[in-house]
Amino acid sequence: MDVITLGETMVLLTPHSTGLMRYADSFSTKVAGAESNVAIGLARLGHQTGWISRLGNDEFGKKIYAFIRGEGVDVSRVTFDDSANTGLFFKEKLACDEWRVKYYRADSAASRMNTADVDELYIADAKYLHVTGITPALSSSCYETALTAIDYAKKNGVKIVFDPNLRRKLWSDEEAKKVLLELASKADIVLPGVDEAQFLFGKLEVEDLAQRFLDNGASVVVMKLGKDGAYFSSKETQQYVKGFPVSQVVDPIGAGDAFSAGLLSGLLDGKDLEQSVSRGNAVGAMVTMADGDVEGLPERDRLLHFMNNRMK
Ligand code: CKP
Ligand code: MG
Repeated sequence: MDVITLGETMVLLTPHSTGLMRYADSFSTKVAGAESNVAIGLARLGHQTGWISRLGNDEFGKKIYAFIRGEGVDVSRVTFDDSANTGLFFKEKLACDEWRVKYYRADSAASRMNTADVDELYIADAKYLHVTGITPALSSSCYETALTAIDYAKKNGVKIVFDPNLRRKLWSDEEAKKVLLELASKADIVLPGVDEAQFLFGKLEVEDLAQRFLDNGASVVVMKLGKDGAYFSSKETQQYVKGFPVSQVVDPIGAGDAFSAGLLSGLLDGKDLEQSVSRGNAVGAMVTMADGDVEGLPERDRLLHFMNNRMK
């Protein structure tokens, strides 16, 4: 396995119409979750990925399982729970550049993940473990599960990639800050958005924010700067890497996960940090041009074509 990840995936309902959802009378149903988005993005680029989770033993759980399996992600560590539902969320497009997300995920099957759901040998076999700050926000057993996965990775020399993915609807600011800093301190690579970094360390400049993550224990930090690209920093090297122009942002949600998939794909291919960050920028840009979290994730030939064309 190249990358193992763990977390909650939900069915995503999006009204076909723009505006307040109370007026919507038809919806699309898609599959979305930060961690499975990363696993799918990497699989589409030819890497071996595995996703650990729990689903409700219901129609939506079965839909998610079949979808992610169909994308070529290993789902052998996914279990079905008879006593809890699969989570749902809605993505309302209020105006052409304004989206709102509403979760129906409290006490979902995934929120009942526990340390028995992670298998040390499965993680030990991977090159990277990907964890986001959503998982520990779901419940205390999910927090313990994320920590256990990280411990197994550390013990077995598997690199840990952490995306803070701050979700203020899921927990208090105080708790989020404490736990996100704790998990970031255990990671090799941290992938915050600039807003998330400012939430954790205050309104500092990009370079100073990156330095705070290094001081907090990370070896590499890559800060996502939206359309401006990203900035990476390690003890040895620091650099801004330009983003790719996008013709029209159709849906920005899922871009951060796409970025993670692109970056990890570059690293797995033996590219240096600058090239890997650039690949992350490209995959992130491509995803914003399609509706849904994973629908715009490119296959390798499309990605290379996009990068070559837009770099000219
Ligand atoms: O940070 P991103 O916009 O890339 O993440 C989006 C995902 O897992 C979305 O799919 C949703 O299901 C979630 O983040 C979440 O739990 O908020
Ligand atoms: Mg994100």
